[in-house]
Amino acid sequence: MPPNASPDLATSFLEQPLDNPLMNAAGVWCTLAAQLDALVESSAGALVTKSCTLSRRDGNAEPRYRALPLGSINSMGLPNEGYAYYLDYAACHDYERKPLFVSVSGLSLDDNLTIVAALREAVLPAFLELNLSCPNVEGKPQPGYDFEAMDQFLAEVATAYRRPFGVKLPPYFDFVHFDTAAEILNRYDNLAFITCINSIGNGLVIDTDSESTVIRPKDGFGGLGGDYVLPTALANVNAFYRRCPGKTIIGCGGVQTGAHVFQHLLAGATLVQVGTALHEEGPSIFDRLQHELRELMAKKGYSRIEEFRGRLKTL
Ligand code: RRO
Repeated sequence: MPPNASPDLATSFLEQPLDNPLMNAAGVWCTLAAQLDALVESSAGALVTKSCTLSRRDGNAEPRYRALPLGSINSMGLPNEGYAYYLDYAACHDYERKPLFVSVSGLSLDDNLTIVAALREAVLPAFLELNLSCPNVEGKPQPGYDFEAMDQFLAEVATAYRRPFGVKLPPYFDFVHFDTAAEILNRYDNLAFITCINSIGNGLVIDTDSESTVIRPKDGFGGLGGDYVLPTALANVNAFYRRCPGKTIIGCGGVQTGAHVFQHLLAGATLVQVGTALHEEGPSIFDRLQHELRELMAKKGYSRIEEFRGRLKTL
């Protein structure tokens, strides 16, 4: 790279060009059109909508999100405006400006099929991210932790949707589970991308002074994000990058600095999502992260992301 030239963060995702690999994590700054508009106006390279259900939902009782010194805990319970609202938003989006993902988290397979059919019939260039990993709806276990259910979901959605789509996975913690999940995902050719990870489900944060939980729903149990989850996120990104060579990986989890973005890219991510840190800092975080990533790349002598993506060294 010539001295003083700034590293180029431009990349592409399923053949669509992006200014940079950063975007929000589904659920953060993306429930209402005004929030999505703020992401469009920000320097994020892409954006994703809040996971949607058939009908509008208020979600769980407050307090349902708490920021903590090392991250966050949430039990939002899928508050969203209903899928039609996000399809309307997607229909008006300027795709030349940046790609838009629509996150779908129907409460049943039938609900997912209804939403997916509507998205297909809308014939938009939006990317479908099917959320198989919401940890916070009581009585609704995550399909991502039930491999038979996951395979059935994918078989039906892949056939119904026909176009390329992706899944948002929960974190896995055992090589047997990485292997089994990857084997299932690799059965579906139009499953084009994998987003790793959703929050680490059902953590419990306790406040010593008040001797109490810190969020109200589910007796205080909720999904963890932020510093708590970075190594787990990197492990899942790299595990699926190794096992699913035909698929594109989106990294999500624990990103607060340019170095964290760099680590996700090194582990094999093509795009990198920001959740807890975006919630705390707002959409200007994308400027800071890009600045920090560029500085780090320049220091290392990298001029483009392709020079190091997936090139994690092992000992
Ligand atoms: O809305 C939520 O409670 C929520 C969802 Br759908 C999800 O996928 N992940 C998460 O941490 N919270």
